[in-house]
Amino acid sequence: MTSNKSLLPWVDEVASLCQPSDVRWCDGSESEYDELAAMLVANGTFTKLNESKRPNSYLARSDPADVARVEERTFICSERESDAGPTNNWCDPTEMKEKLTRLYRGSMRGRTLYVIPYSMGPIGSPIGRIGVQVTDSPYVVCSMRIMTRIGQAVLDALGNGDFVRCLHSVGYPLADGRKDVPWPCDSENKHISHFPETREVWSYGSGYGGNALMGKKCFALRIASVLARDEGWLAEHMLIMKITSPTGHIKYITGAFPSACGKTNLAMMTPTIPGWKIETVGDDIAWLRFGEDGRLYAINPEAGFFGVAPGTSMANNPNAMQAIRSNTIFTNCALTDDGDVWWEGMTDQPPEHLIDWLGNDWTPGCGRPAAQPNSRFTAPASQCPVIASEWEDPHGVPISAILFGGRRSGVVPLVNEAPNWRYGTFLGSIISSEKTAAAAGKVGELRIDPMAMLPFCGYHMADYWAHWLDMGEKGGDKMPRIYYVNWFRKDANGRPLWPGFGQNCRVLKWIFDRCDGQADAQQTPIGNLPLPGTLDLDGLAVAKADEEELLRVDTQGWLTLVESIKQHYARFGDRIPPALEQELTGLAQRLRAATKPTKKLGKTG
Ligand code: OXD
Ligand code: MN
Repeated sequence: MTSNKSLLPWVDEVASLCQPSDVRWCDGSESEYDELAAMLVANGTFTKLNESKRPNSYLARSDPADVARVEERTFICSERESDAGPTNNWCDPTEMKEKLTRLYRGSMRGRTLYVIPYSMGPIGSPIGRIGVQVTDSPYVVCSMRIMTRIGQAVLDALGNGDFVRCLHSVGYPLADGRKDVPWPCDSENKHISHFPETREVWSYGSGYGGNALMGKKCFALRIASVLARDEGWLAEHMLIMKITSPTGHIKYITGAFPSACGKTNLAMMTPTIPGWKIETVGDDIAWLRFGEDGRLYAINPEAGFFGVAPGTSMANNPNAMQAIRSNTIFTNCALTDDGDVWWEGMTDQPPEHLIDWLGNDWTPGCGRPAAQPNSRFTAPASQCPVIASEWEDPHGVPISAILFGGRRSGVVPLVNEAPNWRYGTFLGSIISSEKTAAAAGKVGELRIDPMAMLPFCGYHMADYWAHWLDMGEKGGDKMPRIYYVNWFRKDANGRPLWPGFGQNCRVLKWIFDRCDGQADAQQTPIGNLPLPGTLDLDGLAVAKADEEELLRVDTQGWLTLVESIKQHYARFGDRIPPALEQELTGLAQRLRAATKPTKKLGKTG
């Protein structure tokens, strides 16, 4: 099984604290998955979907109090409070462990403790890492088998090496005759706690997504960002895509966008310009390291997609729809009368009758959403028809460009190129987005979400920016170019100016060509924008005035933004890297001088 000297004692220690009735080491096999899925069906957690419509797939309905990540219950328990920084909830690690130890005591009574050895990244990849999650949730085991690589092969690769310890309990012991429920949780006492110095995660009370599938946000972002800082690499909330031009040239780019801003759609898009091809390497997380040639190489540490279901359709993401045709776990979607799933936006016309995510009858026009807005699909990445052949290359793929983006109805133009890494890091530090349903909280509010890492950076955000700047110093002119994009700009009447989805390839083509010195740009106070007429809009019905508006530098809007960035930076006090302060001052000066005409740049400028 395992010769690892610290793994067995740790599992024993957890078992004596949580007091499960049984301990089971997961081998990751199909038969194990089938057995657990059958158990979940018997328990009412899973509904098996119609085999002829959605083979080997299940629908789970969560407790209505457990439907999203809970940022206010997420903690970075670094030894020093100042290392967590102002954007994280901090708690003293000893205090947190004492508190959670009380909650964990006996929390698995009447349940099985599952041990899930898992690899983030292809097993044995020099960029990958190993974690072990112990959990009392078979739903989590099934999901982790899709989202990561689990089982004996991971233990073999681990040998006696280090691993990230992830302790998870839903906090619903079956003691003293208490009956089980389909979605056990302890919603009043949720805690998602990270201990960066000891590389541990302790999660209690929730069975949902990023709170419970600990390979994802907890390890691959919060703990990994700390490892990356210490070891000189980057762990980022980024998709990875492969772009092939009509002449067969290939580039890989990554993109950081806040949760539910369309990363999955972008990563799998069907380009509308003839001859261009887009393939997916990853849709949510990228680990980037310098290769021997000095360039940054990225792997997707995950093995599956945990995508937001509402809005996904054959019209806007056929590749995702194909990827979820079988072997998929759906959570909080609606159930059709013929045993399939449905969600808002899947078809133009909703079915005449559904069972909604709460298990109630639903008919169109009843005023309630049929699927929970953060309902999800969990599907193997290998099922995506446009998965890139190199998506499991242990050495990763070389990155030419990094996108930053968010959902902004105004101010931020369609695309803006940073002339250098330092300004690109600055742009990353100020990206903002209108809030979505991926996290609990008010939808629509604007929040600054630096590098789309606000909920995921495991240490002080200003130190994280310093680390980015440092990486730029090390990588020099081999670093990827950085772009700030916005697919969501609207006109004064609230009409979207850009169609998005497959049409975004027009922006990607400009970026691709810029990386090769083959597309014109104009220098503006905020960065390099496409020179009017250089975006390939052939065959696309975008009015000239709309194109101008999409690329307009809203000087007043940016000056207002500068003021809010000053406030945003003020939160970080003197830990803000001086280089970013200088970039902010430079931006403000250029904006104030913005009445001067713009300067045309050549193809390589
Ligand atoms: C996600 C998220 O689930 O960012 O990917 O919330
Ligand atoms: Mn995400």
